[in-house]
Amino acid sequence: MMRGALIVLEGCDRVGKTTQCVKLIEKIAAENGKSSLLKFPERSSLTGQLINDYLSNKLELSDRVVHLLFSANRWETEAQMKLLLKSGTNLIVDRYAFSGVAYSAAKEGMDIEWCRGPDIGLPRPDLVVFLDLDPRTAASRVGYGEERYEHRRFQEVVRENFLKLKEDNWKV
Ligand code: NYM
Repeated sequence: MMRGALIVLEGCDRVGKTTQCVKLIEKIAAENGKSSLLKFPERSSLTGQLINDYLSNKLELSDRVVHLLFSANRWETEAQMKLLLKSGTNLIVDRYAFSGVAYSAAKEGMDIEWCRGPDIGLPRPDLVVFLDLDPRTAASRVGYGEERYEHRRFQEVVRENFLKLKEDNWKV
């Protein structure tokens, strides 16, 4: 059986990743392909609940601790991802380790190389689609500003970090 493809959509907040992920799933289904949608952070797990409280400003955590939680949140899904890929299911992933690095490294004193460490060894994407949008346009979209990190200047640094992480398997 052919292994499924691991396709990741990345980008700053409110660029339209979730919308495009759903469209991709529908497109694959229309062509009789098998696919499954994953989203990080996965907010329902124990780490996900802590992350959710942190993002909604109900909980304060140190930058390093929350970085490691985001990474652990991905590792929790590793076995399931491998099984699905092996069974021929294409995985469409709404944010992955690149978000982990791009957001954490936008904070004072957080080094990109240190941020990369915890995610080393996770399944490597076949394709990363980076949705690039002017941070001013993203900031005008509905809901912007509700969660931690949704500030123009911060998002600009996050965008610059994403572009530093770009590899051969990326399409911008
Ligand atoms: N985020 C997301 C991180 O800071 N690190 C990560 O590893 C991941 C996956 O969480 N502002 C940030 C980016 C977003 C926020 O994402 C939640 P979403 O896609 O709005 O649920």
